[in-house]
Amino acid sequence: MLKRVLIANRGEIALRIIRACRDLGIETVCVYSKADAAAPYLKFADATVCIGNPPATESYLDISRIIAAAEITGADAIHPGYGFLAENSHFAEVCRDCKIEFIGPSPEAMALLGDKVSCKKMARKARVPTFPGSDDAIEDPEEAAKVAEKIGYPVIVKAAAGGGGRGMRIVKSRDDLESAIDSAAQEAAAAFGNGAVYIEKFLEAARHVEVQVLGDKHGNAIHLYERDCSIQRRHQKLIEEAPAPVVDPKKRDDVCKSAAKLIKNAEYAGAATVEFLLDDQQNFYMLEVNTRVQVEHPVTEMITGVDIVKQQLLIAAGEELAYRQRDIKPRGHAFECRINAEDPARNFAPSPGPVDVFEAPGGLGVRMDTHCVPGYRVPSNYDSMIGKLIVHAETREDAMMRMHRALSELRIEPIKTTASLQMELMKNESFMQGGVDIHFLERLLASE
Ligand code: MV4
Repeated sequence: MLKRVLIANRGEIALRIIRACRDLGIETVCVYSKADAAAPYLKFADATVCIGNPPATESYLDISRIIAAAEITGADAIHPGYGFLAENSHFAEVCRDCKIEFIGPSPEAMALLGDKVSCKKMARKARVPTFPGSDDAIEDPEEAAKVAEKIGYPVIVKAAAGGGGRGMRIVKSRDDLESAIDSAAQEAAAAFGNGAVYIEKFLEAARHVEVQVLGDKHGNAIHLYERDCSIQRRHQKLIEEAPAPVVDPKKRDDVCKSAAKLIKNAEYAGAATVEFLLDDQQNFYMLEVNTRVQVEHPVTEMITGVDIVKQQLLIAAGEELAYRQRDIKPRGHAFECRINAEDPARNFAPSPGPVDVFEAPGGLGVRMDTHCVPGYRVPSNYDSMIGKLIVHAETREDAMMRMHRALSELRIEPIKTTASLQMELMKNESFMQGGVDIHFLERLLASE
């Protein structure tokens, strides 16, 4: 078993990982930057190490400082959380070279699934549905034009590396294809140090549905069903739910099983998420695989009862998965609202600063994952998420009522948060009906 885990992250996920470690009797080391020196979760760690200045490049992204902190404190493993170094295969490799267990996949599995071209190849072998398009990175624009002709415009040019919408171009006709390939490749090379791009059929209206999977070091892989994350703005999710509303049960079962097969074939050990777009005919198409624990993992925990972070720790320790697929029986419906320190009335401008008043909601089926306490100061150096409000109930309708009630109990003052918008959404007719697409929120905000 692991004895001492270093947490290479901050905020609510650092606290989430500390809690899972303590539930397992594992000691924790928490690193922090100077901006987080007063963070309230540090008191729950067995050891803490200041690793540098507020900018992430000088602290949470600095591999040598994190490895030094692990060596000084005798940590035998590192949990990267999400963001920062979580999907950096070089970091996973450095950990291995230093004989520190990286809590996540091997550098090889991470690189294989992190590159969207090689991931898509593996996906097709596992019968995971993918978009029609180029089978390899584009070498020659003439070849690309032939593929585009065959699949039909519009097409989308995407970067093989990275994610989150950077290095993407929608192309409506042959005339615009070559310049789109060039600019996407340039953007990708600058952003990710890898200019490889590929093309696929562009789908306009769709829902974002993703499958949570777990694989162990013994070749076992299971899925924990799906989440719907269609409520987003500029690639930032604001509300997630599980299960996805209105999905054909047979299609759902097929796609979840194929996702588990994909990570089994990749010899993937750890938690991963296979992302899909779902069209209005109930067809799934894979987008990419995230090789980390995700922000929205709690909605899956609520409907399955599986502690995903605990599973990550047990998998890293070399244990066999404690669950077979047939043990996973989803129950009820869960929502998560990401509470961001942003002002929805001012185009989501960051709203950092002191939190004088902080009152978290409670009651049956209500969970709040946050590092925030009264008197906490939200630093301006990092992303603006200060917590996640999660609810569970028997039906989707009950869960929406419960989320509305929980949001009404939440008090965070004087900083502005996204909670007011989320409360409004819990009473929105279209959202209540279920099945709104990925452009719904941006359309709604534009119409107000
Ligand atoms: C797409 C797409 C439509 N067709 N691929 C955006 C980020 C990256 N993960 C993939 N993305 C998309 N890929 C095809 N073939 C539309 C998007 C997309 C999107 C996807 C999920 C959630 C929100 C989105 C917002 C805009 C575009």
